[in-house]
Amino acid sequence: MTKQRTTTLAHYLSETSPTELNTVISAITSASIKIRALIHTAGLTDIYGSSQTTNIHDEEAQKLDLIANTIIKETLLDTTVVSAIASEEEDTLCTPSVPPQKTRNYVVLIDPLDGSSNIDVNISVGTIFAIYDDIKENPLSSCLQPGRNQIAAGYILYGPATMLILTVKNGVIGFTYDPNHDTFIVSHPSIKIPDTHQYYSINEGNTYRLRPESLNFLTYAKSQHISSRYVGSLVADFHRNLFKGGIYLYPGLIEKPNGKLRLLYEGNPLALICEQAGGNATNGTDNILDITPKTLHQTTPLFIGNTALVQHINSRD
Ligand code: FBP
Repeated sequence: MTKQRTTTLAHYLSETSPTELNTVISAITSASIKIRALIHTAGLTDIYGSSQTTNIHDEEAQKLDLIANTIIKETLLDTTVVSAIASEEEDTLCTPSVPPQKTRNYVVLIDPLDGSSNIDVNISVGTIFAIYDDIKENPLSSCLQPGRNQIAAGYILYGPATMLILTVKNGVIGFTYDPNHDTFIVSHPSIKIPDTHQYYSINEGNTYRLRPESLNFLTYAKSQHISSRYVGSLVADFHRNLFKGGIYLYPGLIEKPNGKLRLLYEGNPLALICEQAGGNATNGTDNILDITPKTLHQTTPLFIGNTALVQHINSRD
């Protein structure tokens, strides 16, 4: 009879995090449990499909993108320890009507539902988050800190199982949602990216728009018989490569040198998890975590995974 794991997220956070941070992470995960329930029955409740609106990236927002955004935003603003939220689905910062009074407050940067193009076709999607200290200047400057200043980062993957992958900057830990107890339970106590280069994940449909260094890397990966896997949900592709070893690439394109992915709520949180798990992430030259952001929704080329593979990209520039 296999031994049932029992350490809950609440227990883990009470052991590792200040109360206020515990409150913020618990708010994000309780919101994710509501989002999970909606995703699981989306086909029965007419919440698939486009919202007929576009976000600041000029991308069509899916209904579930906006629903997830609202659930997370409201849950976080209710905590009274969050002074600002930056979201992929919000043009500007969301701030509470009453500024938080606690000694320690946070700002949260979030991609409410990553992998939008996969929502309607029942493929894994996820929620990605980054948490910083509120540095008390103004909420925007608290959000525009380099990724290395993150206090915590994580994602929830809505896949066959719903998993939370989290770092509070002492390694990476994985939790699995247990619907019988309606809570996240530790399932992967210490996640390290294996030193096996099994997969590369890139949209090869962009091949004719790639710059030479990315094309060279593809040639190298194929010469090493590294397998290609691309789901089209960053969070799912990153998750596979984190557990199996590999690299996810969304390079700058000839006509879009800064790529597609957002530095603040896609690049930085995954880069921190990857580094804490023994991997690495760059924009092709600089470590993602050392970039000082200029704007909330700036994009960046992203190469993330095994250090050796990522450094292979850097060395080709
Ligand atoms: P959003 O879904 O949050 O906008 O994220 C961007 C994303 O969908 C990633 O999840 C994915 O890896 C990538 O874009 C897919 O882009 P493309 O369709 O150009 O390959």
